[in-house]
Amino acid sequence: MKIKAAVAWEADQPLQIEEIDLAGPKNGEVLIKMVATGVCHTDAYTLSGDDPEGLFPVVLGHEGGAIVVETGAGVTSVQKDDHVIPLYTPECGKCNFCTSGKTNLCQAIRETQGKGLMPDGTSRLSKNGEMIHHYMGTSTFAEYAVVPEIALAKINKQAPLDKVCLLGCGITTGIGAVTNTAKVEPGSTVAVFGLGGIGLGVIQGAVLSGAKRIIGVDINPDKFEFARQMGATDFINPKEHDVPIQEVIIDATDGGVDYSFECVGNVNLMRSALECCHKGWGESVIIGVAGAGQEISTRPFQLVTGRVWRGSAFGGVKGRSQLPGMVDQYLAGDIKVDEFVSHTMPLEDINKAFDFMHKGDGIRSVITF
Ligand code: NAD
Ligand code: AHE
Ligand code: ZN
Ligand code: ZN
Repeated sequence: MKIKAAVAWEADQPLQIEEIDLAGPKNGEVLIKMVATGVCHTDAYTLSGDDPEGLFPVVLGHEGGAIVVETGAGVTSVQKDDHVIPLYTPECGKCNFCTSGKTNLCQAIRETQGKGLMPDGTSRLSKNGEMIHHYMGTSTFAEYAVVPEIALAKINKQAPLDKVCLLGCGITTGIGAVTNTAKVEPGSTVAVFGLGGIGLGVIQGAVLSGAKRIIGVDINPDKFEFARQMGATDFINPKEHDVPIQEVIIDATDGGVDYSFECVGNVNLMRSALECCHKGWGESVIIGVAGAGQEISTRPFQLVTGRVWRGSAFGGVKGRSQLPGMVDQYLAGDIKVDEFVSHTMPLEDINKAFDFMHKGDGIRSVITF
């Protein structure tokens, strides 16, 4: 079928709105109609050319809300008209990662997904016979997508897809990093580096976990009011200090925080986030994605003396089994999502969403189809 999509033909160039070809779903695959998609910083990261796995041409996007149109052979868990959130971290339930009980990182289709292909090693996307890559197994910057069945979370139909699409990455990642990865306890002190969609999700997770003090760190002071509304208690702009920001936080917290979260993708900030943790027990979680070739460093003594460095992908959330419950929590008023939507626009304006992100204007843009 012919579909409208935003195509990234090459790195660091605006997306082009094109009519492209989408082949139908094969065995174990599902055709979905996109209702809305968020724009996450990871889309900008891959578009920039900094992603070692970045491939072009590609249809980016991984924060979608969609409706099932057609199921391929062998598909049993979803049917036409189901409302779904595509998962860049699928859940096959069978691989040794899924059955380990230790991780959400299902590896059933990771290899082909990382090559921009469907599990059978081919793409369903093309234009005039030229192959276009899938992205993160989702490619939500298009009117329709074909995705593997194991990469779909079936959700409550009452949830507005132009809001809960944001649970397809940012908010879920932030909340899950706090509740699943760090397992923050009530009464904890938490520092959050970067107050975009992910950092605000972390703040929300910290509030849900009963943290007593939540310190938001950002170089854009416009983000502080959003953070305050989400539940942050203290605010630090590194630009206003001429000593390393970890020293400022250690001084302000009687020796450091119990937990910190890096939500920017800056390796220097990752070091600050680790080193602002309390000696003996402080834990720092890396969520931000750093560019090709970049590495983290600290004195090993920081770890010898009890600080812990971890990472978190999609908040440790198993999408098919846990995401539907998070959508229900949203419907019950226990998870905030609507507040994250700063701009809504049609696909034709998607480059404006990237401009807003780079300017730091608002939190999330949502594209509606
Ligand atoms: P965003 O652009 O919405 O927010 C980033 C924030 O960081 C902005 O508010 C910006 O002002 C702030 N910032 C930039 N440089 C800073 C600095 N030096 N010090 C303090 N603050 C600074 O981005 P986002 O969508 O929230 O994504 C954040 C990061 O998380 C990105 O690296 C993204 O790729 C990554 N991410 C990771 C996962 C995962 O599963 N691990 C999931 C989603 C996003
Ligand atoms: N391709 C990059 C890594 C990108 C990355 O870390 N992705 C996160 C999700 S970011 C969503 O906004 C993730 O879940 N990673 C786990 C995985 O299996 O990719 C690189 O550096 O190669
Ligand atoms: Zn994302
Ligand atoms: Zn699996």
